[in-house]
Amino acid sequence: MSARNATPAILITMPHSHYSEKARWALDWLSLPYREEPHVPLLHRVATTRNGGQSVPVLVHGNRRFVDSTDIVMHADAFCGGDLLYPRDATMRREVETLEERFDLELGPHTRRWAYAQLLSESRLLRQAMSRGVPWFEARLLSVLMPLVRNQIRARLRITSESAGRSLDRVRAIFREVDERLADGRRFLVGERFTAADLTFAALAAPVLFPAGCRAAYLALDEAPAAMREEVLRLRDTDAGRFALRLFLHERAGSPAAP
Ligand SMILES: N[C@@H](CCC(=O)N[C@@H](CS)C(=O)NCC(=O)O)C(=O)O
Repeated sequence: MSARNATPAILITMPHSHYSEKARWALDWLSLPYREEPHVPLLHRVATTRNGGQSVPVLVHGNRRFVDSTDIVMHADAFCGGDLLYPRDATMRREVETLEERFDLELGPHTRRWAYAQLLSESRLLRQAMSRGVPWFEARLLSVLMPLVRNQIRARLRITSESAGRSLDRVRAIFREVDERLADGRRFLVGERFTAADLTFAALAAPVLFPAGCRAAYLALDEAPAAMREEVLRLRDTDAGRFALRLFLHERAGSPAAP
C-alpha cells in the first residue's frame, strides 16, 4: 500500500460551506483519499475545537491537523508531490497565493453574506441544505436549533439589507477584476493550467452562481427567491461567472459525490 493510501484523511465540514467545498475540491482533484465528516452549524464546533480549530473545514491527516482551507490545499498539494495546484516556479506561485488570499479574504465573506441575506428567511430550505449527510441526531437537533442558528448567522456576519447590498457590490467588483484578467483570452488566472487561484475563485463564488457540479449542499436555483435568482443569472452572464462555471464543469466533474 502506498503512503498516499495508508493514511486516509478526515475532512470535517458543514455541508453548505463554500470554504469546505474549496478543500473538498482540492482533495478530490489531487485524488488524496479522505472521509468527509459533515456537521450542522453550532455542533460543528464540537468536532473542530477537538482538533484545535474553530471554523470548517478542518483536515485531520495522520497526526497532523489543518484548520484553514488554504493550509489544507497547500498540505494536500505538497503531500501529493507538489507542483500540482501551486506551480513550482516561485513567481507564479506567489501570484497564485496572492490571488488565493484575496479571494479568501474578500470574495468568500461577501458571497456568503449576500447569499445568507437572501436565504435566512427560507428556513426549511436552509435546514435541508445544512443537514445533508450529517449524523441523524444532528439533523434532528437542527430543527430545534434552527432559530438560534439563523440569529447567530445574522449577528456574526452582521447581516442587514444595507450590508448585503454592500457585499453584492464587492462581489461584482471582484468579478470585474477577474473579467479584466481574463480579457486577454487566457484560460486560467495564472499560467497555462488550473491552479489553487482558479479553484478558490470558483469555490468561493459558488454561493452566487449555484454551479452545476458543486458538491456543497445548495438548494436548486429555481427554489431560490426571485430576486436572488435574477442576480445569480446576471453574475453567471459575466466572463468571470462563465469562467467559474466552466471550471466546475471541467475541473470538478467526475469527482466522488459528497455525502
Ligand atoms: N479562513 C477560513 C474560513 C472558514 C470559514 O469561514 N468557515 C465558515 C463556514 S463557510 C465557518 O465555519 N463558520 C462557523 C464558525 O466559524 O464557527 C478557511 O479558509 O478555512
